[in-house]
Amino acid sequence: MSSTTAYVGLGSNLEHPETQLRSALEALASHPRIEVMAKSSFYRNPPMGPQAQPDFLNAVVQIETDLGPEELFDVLVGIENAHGRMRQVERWGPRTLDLDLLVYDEEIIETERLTVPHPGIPDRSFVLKPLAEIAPELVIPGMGSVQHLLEDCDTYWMEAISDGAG
Ligand code: A4P
Ligand code: MG
Repeated sequence: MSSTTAYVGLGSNLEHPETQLRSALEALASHPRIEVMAKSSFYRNPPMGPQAQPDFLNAVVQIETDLGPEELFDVLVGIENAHGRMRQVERWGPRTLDLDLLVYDEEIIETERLTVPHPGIPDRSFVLKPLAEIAPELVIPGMGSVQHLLEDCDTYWMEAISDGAG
């Protein structure tokens, strides 16, 4: 298959976040058209946005897939829904599982439902830190290198809690 490298961000702060992330990783790995190439550690960190919610656990995976970006996004939404994700009114509220399509090859995508690279990457150490762990050399289209972006980002509170690879 002609495959593309993509990066997916995982986040959870409800219903045993570690279990949610592990189960999401299994769902990705067991998809017939997705191969998980690298997994970051899991990072515990305080919520961005409303503070009256539990800490998050975040991670990033590198995958290879022959799915197009829209098809891949459908798979991610399907996995979120299978993990009891309820969409709420409150922006940036708590969630059992959030899967963001961070990067899809070198593509720049602007559609109604999909913006890739994910526009939040430069401001989010909970994305950049795990990304730097598995893809330090990655250059994000239109944004620059992960290393460089990380230098401009606060990461003092990032705590890796497990190797994620288990
Ligand atoms: N969307 C567009 N592009 C993308 C993309 N590349 N990947 C659209 C994923 N989704 C994309 O997403 C909202 C809309 O974004 C969707 O309609 C989708 O088509 P959502 O998952 O339904 O809602 P959301 O996640 O609540 O909204 P939003 O604004 O995407 O939030 P984020 O950016 O996902 O942030 N704090 C910590 N520490 N760790 C976190 O992981 N996450 C959030 C949510 C807030 N605070 C956090 C964390
Ligand atoms: Mg989201």
